[in-house]
Amino acid sequence: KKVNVVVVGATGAVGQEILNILDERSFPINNLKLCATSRSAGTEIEFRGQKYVVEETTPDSFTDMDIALFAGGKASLEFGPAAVERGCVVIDNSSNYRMDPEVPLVVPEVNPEDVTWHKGIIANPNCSTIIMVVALKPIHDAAGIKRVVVSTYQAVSGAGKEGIEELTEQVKAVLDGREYPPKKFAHQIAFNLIPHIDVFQDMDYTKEEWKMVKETRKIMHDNNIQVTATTVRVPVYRSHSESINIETERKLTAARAREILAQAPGVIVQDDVANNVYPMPLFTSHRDEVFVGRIREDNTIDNGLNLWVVGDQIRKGAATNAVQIAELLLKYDCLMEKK
Ligand code: 2RA
Repeated sequence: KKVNVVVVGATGAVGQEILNILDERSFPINNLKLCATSRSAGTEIEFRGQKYVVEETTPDSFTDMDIALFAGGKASLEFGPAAVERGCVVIDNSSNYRMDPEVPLVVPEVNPEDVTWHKGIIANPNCSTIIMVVALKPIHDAAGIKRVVVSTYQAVSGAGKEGIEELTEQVKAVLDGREYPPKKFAHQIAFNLIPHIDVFQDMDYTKEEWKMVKETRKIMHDNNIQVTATTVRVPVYRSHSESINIETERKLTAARAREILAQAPGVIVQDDVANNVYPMPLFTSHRDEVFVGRIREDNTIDNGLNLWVVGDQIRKGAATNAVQIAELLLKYDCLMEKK
């Protein structure tokens, strides 16, 4: 079966990656439509050897469409309901609907069956949450996770193209002894770390940190999992890294955790310290899997593990996960009836 697909935000980093992944995974497309804001309308994009002209998104962009992949931002607030009214299922990469109890929040390796109860919108989780839960789920199934302490090392591309530019230009400026005042980030990112992603909220945690707490519970269907997070921007172009400390109900040895993770869907274990093998963002980018290494038992408690987890946040953390959700809609045959 081939379906009609519209990509909203097709000209941005995530939109472009969605198109790459639809092509790579041979997603069965009948008609494809590319939409964006009026600013990007008119841009030409090639897909599978054919040229497409990007259109400005309007409510009618969704007429006769089966699946809309929204790359992010406010567009899904403005046009999501119009898409659903026209019988088009929305897969939304923004945070607009993630915590809405009527909206499934899905990571296909963790809770694929949640797509079946959608009411028109399915949310794609935050990038750092996706990367973390792919590694947590097999541990939770095996030993029951009680508590997670996570610190992230997030690449500048998580803040979009301007983040990449700012790192490049600022590194050059610093090396040349020139000033390059921060624009995208709160402070200089070149040769620095910034423990601040998104806005500060309750208890002085950032919104990015609260996303990791709340979204993890929803995806894992377990409101008892305690998560505490510190999210940090690092001068790396692509792939988010995470240091994750896990306390479990039952004992899991490092050796057993390694075996379980090696068999888990979407995970690649790179853990051979004798040969200096562990995941690093330079080598995990442009890959769809989540890489796990430095698997160790916590030396301070009975049932604890430490992991070092790295994944490409634009692919698995956004675009790949969204396309996998679209694949699940076909697998479970849960598109919507056209009105
Ligand atoms: C970041 N998590 O890395 C964000 C992107 N959604 O800034």
